Amino acid sequence: MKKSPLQKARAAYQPKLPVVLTGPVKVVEGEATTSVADQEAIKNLFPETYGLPEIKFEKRTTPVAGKPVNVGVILSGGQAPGGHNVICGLFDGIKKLHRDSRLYGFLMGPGGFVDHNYMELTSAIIDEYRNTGGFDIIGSGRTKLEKVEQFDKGLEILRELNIAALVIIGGDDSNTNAAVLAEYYKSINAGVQVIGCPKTIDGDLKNDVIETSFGFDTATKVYSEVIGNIQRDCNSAKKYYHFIKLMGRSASHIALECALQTQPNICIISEEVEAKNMTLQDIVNSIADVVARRAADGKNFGTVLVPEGLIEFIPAVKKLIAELNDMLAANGDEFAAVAPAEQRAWVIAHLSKENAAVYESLPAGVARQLTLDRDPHGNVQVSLIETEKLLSEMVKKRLEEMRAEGKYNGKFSPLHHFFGYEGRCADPSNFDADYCYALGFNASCLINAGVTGYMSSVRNLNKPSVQWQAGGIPITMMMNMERRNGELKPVIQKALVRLDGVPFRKFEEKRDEWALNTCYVYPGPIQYFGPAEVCDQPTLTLKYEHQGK
Ligand code: FBP
Repeated sequence: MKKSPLQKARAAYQPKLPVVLTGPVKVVEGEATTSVADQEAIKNLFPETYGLPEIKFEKRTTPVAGKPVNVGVILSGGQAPGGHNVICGLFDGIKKLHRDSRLYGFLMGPGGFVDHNYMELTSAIIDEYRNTGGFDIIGSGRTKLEKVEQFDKGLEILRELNIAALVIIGGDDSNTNAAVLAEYYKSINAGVQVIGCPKTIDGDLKNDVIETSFGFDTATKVYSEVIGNIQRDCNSAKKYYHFIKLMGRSASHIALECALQTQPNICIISEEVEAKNMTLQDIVNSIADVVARRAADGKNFGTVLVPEGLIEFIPAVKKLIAELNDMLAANGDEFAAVAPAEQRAWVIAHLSKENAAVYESLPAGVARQLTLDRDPHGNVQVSLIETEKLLSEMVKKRLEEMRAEGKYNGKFSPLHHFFGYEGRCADPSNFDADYCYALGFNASCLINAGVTGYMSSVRNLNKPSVQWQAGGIPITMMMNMERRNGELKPVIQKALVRLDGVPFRKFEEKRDEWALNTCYVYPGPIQYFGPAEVCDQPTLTLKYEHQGK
């Protein structure tokens, strides 16, 4: 494979491992844990793995003789920069335990595990992927691991390859599956450990004990670079409004981080929309108001950041989606048989009066998307909804009304962008390269410690990587019960943007100034080489969250 000069130089980067992981470790157990909510229900569903203690690794002075161990690894869900380094860290970790240890990668996500598609990851293969973006080393997929038949089928290949531990690198849904699998294997004494690693660019797999998911740092840096470039273009020509939708299925962490980095004129935060019980029209009015005020000041240009998940957070739409989920889960076959031209009427007839009215009020394209196939985890595929276009069209209409009322006298030329996929496979920033390598290496320590149902946890991330702490968190500790596909299910609680958190408060303090003035910041591309203040800075979200602790 032909490599670019940067790829070649980057291959030589040596991730900076936390000091504690550079030699043998001893396991220090904390208190027994409980789940974040619904304790009784989670305890009943996870009798084997509920209540386990947190684990912290400390340096051990005497070396221990390690045994060879065969490990399987799965990349699950959306790509996130640094996934390859998790695998490299895991590989180096198990090889350090014993040079005869082996690593097997299951191909194209959990589906490869169930269907027995795998490859052995040798040092020659691993070396090709160090510090690279993407998940192409073994591929990824969204097959949901939830049925006992899948677990049993997977166990066959684990037994055949003598695999004692499986590492699942995934987001909240995939780590939920890891917990369910760990519980099942423990309940049947399968002798297989299951360890999770926190991945997702969305940044919503975090809590008091997992400070961030990997990939968020790099992806937001990539988006911030291009937003900055657009802002400079915008401020040069002074004639366009750029509506920029940013990935992040549900929470608005990506939009908020990019806003903190680039200081756009407007950034919508879905969690605020929900908390203030705003309608779609309220959001449109607030954008139109800024556009009109800027126009009064002679500025007919600007930038508007829109989080991908916005539509689901508008309270009325959220209620509608909840009813649609249950209704489509119960009548899916009937709905599938309805001719496309009749579907809108069919849906309206099957909804409650209140939700039918909301459904009818939505533009036809958006309404239709809400009824299309969910992903395997039951989520509406929000990345397919063109919210940025929907908003700009509605803003245009509102501005014409304001013009008629004598409240607006300007020009409004919108352009649209969606930044998502272009950030998911970038070469990991130094932060993500180090963090991911540490997460993978740490997973090998958890395997050596003999635990199951744990997530690899590396903390103290606002400090230089050598000072990071390492350990493991029982996955059940992060769980609560939520409705999915019409049923109550145990899932890892998603971390949404906290309106009382420091990152949002910093944004809130400044946003009026950014709206009316032009305060753009141009972060530029990720720098992989150079001084630490340019190359090794974590996200502002992480920095501010630490300030709030
Ligand atoms: P994960 O939660 O699996 O990490 O995926 C995140 C994400 O990138 C979302 O931001 C986005 O909505 C979704 O994946 C897109 O899914 P797909 O890759 O299947 O198009």
